[in-house]
Amino acid sequence: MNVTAIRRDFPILAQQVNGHPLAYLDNAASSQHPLQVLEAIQHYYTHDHANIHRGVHTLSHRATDLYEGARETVRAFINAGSLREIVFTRGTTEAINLVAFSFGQRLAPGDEILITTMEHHSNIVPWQLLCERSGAVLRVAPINDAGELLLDEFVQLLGPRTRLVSVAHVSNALGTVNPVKAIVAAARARGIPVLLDGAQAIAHGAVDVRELDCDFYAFSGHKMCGPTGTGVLYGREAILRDMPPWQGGGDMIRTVSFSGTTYNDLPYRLEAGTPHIAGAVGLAAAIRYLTAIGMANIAAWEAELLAYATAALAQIPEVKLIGTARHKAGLVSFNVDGIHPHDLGTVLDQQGVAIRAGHHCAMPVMERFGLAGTARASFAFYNTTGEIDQLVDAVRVAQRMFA
Ligand code: C6P
Repeated sequence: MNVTAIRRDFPILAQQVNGHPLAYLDNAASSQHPLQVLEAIQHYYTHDHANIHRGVHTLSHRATDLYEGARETVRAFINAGSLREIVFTRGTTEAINLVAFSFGQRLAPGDEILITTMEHHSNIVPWQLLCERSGAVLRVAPINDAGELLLDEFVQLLGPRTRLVSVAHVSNALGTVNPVKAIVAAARARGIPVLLDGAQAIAHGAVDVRELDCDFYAFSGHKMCGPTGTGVLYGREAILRDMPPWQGGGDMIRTVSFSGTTYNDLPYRLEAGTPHIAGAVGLAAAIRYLTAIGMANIAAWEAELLAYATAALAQIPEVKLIGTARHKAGLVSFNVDGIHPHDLGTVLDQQGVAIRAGHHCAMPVMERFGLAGTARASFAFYNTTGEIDQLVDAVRVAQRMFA
């Protein structure tokens, strides 16, 4: 993989920040956009924009074709069996809320939803709200000190009242890659559907929803070089078919009358209102870009970056890694003795290094480790070992400042 050539597609990376070359290591929060994505969006707005599914005129047809073409690009990317299984959303958060509001309508008091300690707030709070609405109960499977799911305990929590399992494919706070195939197999053996939160997985290796055999898969465009405000809920057709609408408005209806309204087919029934058309166009361009590089090549390079960063940070005795799972994605969450993560993040920024510091919207994980927060460096395929050297040098600068 030619990272130097790839970086030419990302002008934003070639800038100085606070007098230093930018080392953008905050990709788990949001990744950057190649020119190909920016150009696709600009071309859409310059030539093709109109509202979709409604118009009789040429621009509306073009916009509809681009939007529905993007749906096909997403379908192929995750190997879903049908376009009816691809619901566009504003992001992972909205995709999970969609399931909570729609699928969740069938939950009764005493039913259970099973998640894990390492979930992002987006995969906790929608279930807490659903429990408040329905009287269902949220169960939480524990993790070990390395940040790995305790699979046996997870399986023991699958009970006769479990109605849904919802688990991160990859933890944003720890980098843990969960054993999602074993999780799905255990749940499906008991007839329990599984939602995988793919926000931190989708851009970092091939995702095949049929191979995973999951029932739902949620992800965000902005973590895979696409625009913010875009995302996808994959849902197995047999489940989506029975799910009631969750938002009402245009596009999701077939007929509206004061004597009764009928609803559209999948996936439109779950997509109310004018969507982010340009966003879908940009997301499709991002998928084409990632696919051209190759998801296997991306996974291999990011594994090298992870190994390099882990070894480099291990040279500093005061650095403590949080999240040392055997199977990890390309991010390092860490603390430095005597330096608050926010102070560390600020000093790193002064050295041109962009990381995230804090609880990473995963406060229960922080509580599990007894921490207020961590510093987190997260990698994308366009990152270099040189940027990791810059990170490590900046950590040493911070240590001297706080000594
Ligand atoms: N995590 C991070 O810095 P949205 O905001 O809808 O695009 O994604 C929410 C979300 C859901 N699940 C996981 C595992 C995530 O990591 C995220 C977003 C970012 O870690 C921003 S908080």
